[in-house]
Amino acid sequence: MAIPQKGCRRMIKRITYGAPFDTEAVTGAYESWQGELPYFSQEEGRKFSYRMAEEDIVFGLGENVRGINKRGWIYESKCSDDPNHREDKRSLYGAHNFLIVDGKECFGVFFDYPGKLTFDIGYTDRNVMLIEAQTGDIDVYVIEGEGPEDIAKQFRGLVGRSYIPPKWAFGYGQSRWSYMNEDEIREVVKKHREAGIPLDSIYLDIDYMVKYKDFTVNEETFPDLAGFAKEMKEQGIHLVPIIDAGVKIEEGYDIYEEGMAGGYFCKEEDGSEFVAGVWPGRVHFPDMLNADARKWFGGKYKVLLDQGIEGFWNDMNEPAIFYSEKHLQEVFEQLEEFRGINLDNEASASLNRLVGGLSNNEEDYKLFYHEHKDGRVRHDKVHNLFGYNMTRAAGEAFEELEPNKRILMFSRSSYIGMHRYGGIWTGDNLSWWSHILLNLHMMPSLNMCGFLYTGADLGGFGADTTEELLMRWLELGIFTPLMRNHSAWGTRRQEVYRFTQTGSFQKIIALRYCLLPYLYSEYMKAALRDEMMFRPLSFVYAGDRFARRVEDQLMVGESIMIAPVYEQNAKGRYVYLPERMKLVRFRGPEDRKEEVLEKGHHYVDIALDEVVFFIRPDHLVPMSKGGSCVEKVDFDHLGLLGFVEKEGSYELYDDDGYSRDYESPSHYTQITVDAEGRISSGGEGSRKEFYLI
Ligand code: MIG
Repeated sequence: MAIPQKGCRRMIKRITYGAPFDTEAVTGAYESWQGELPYFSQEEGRKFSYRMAEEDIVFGLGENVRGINKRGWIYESKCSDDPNHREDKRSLYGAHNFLIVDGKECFGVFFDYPGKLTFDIGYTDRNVMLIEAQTGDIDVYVIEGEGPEDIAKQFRGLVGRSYIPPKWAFGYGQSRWSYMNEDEIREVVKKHREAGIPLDSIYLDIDYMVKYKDFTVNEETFPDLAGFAKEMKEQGIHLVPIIDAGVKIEEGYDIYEEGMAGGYFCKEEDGSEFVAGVWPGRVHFPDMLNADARKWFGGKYKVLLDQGIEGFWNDMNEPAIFYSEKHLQEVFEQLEEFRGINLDNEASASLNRLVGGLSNNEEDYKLFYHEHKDGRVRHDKVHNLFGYNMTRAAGEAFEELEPNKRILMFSRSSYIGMHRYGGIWTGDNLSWWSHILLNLHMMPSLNMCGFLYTGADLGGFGADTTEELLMRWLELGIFTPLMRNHSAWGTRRQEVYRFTQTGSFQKIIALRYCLLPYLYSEYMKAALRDEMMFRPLSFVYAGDRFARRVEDQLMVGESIMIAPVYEQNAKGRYVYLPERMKLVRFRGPEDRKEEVLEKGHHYVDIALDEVVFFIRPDHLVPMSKGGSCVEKVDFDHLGLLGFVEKEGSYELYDDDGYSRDYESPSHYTQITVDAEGRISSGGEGSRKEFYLI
């Protein structure tokens, strides 16, 4: 355990090796430190090793597999389209190269490097952390501070303020690959409304387009998108279309033709446009690292904004490649060699390898180039920046096109820096119990790296879900800023009204809307102050040896601790309380039970349809009465749920939820509740009324 050292705030050193590529992850200029790299020994500015003490915990790496404590496995930063998030994977869709070591020594380290990085955190040698880059061109930032929380905050200050979505994006979203037409969506909305299940958004997956062409709308299935978006909005629903990274090659398709005319697509060494295969078949990739191409591509979102669309998700932007034209030709030729031969074990394995190696092949990432402001660069060297810059293209365009309005944007692939332009969802998980826990593990890791607007595909994307799995997952999902139920083509339908216990689902989702004043306030404070909304227990209860070991509970904002159930047939679970807390148990907004539990280990019964969370002493949770969509939620008359022993207090943030005016002091209200239950509130936002619940 690191002894918190006072008085060493803002201790960031940048150590530069070689000539690093400017990723623009860090905002503003930062002088390089001329001294030695602290903590690590290094070779060639490419390999960095740190000897870990037995008690060290390693936090970080954002979106990745395994626990909150990253020790014991080897990870890679290599944005990959991989729908099998098994424990033995090394990378997922994002590259988030920030770590905090907390133990004998305590420091944070950010490896600002756009290519592949390996983080061997006790894999080869249990006590050694070895970070290896491909080349010796890297910026390493070392951060010291008063403990992990302070270090994370300083890091966030370095990389800039996190993206802020519109308030409606904190509502419940229903998605499916794909809702095929207007009527199908009308039906989904109707079913939710009939069952009283709150809902704010419906997602349009790839089939709303014409032949998977970005910024087109299929007129047979969505004959009047503008009219339909308006109709939906009248029911409190926002339509959120997907945008893919690849642009279909097709004469007469305006985006393709403009991209060709402007020279905006990625090219091969000989100057011809690189051809990859993705959903539409043959595509070109817009050169997201080229400022002109970015401006052009970002401007295209206007096509949909003009039809009343207010939110988007950017997909396939690792970028995912089904095949490259070049490699495909080679494979076709090599296939000839298999014709007519006896496919024995070896031959059939190599046939499988040949065909299986077509998608997301590392060699293909070496075939194309970017025209970056600092010169031409081969894609594989800057691979992890592609999704980041696609989302930046959109984010920068929104600032120009909609300067006074927030637009929902989240991406699949990302790099630190992208958190300024959008959120992320955690990609193609599966309807597996272990992925509920994975969702929980990622939340604080992502927050550390700046990704606040984030969440998983609730219920699981791939594989068939079950009623129980979905319900348990939603009991975690009601706390995550992005709360979206999404599932893959061909899997069991998982809109909540399709199951038997629709009423229980309704109650769980309704509770989310009651918690919105708290969750929104916590989100906004975290974003505006460079703080984490989701923290591991050990960040808050430093020095508590049990808190340091907890991998399945989280602090959500300043008042709440959560301990979700993530096991099939569980009737409850063990929970560790690092201090005396109030347990609250909800079966819907109206049915609440409370009990005070002492510090220590407890077995807590949690029935399938119950939401349980814990309130810290002298903390408050402002709650609304709920609503069918965010717009219908009254944020001005709030119930205060609290655990008041001496005096409970809470700093509430609220704003209009649409404009980009975040700074006004009128957004804050200070609330206190004394031991007799007297409420007082002050601050410029004090027009709000409060009552005890
Ligand atoms: O190759 O658009 O992660 O959410 O439903 C699959 C179809 C492409 C991957 C995304 C997923 C989405 C799906 N997409």
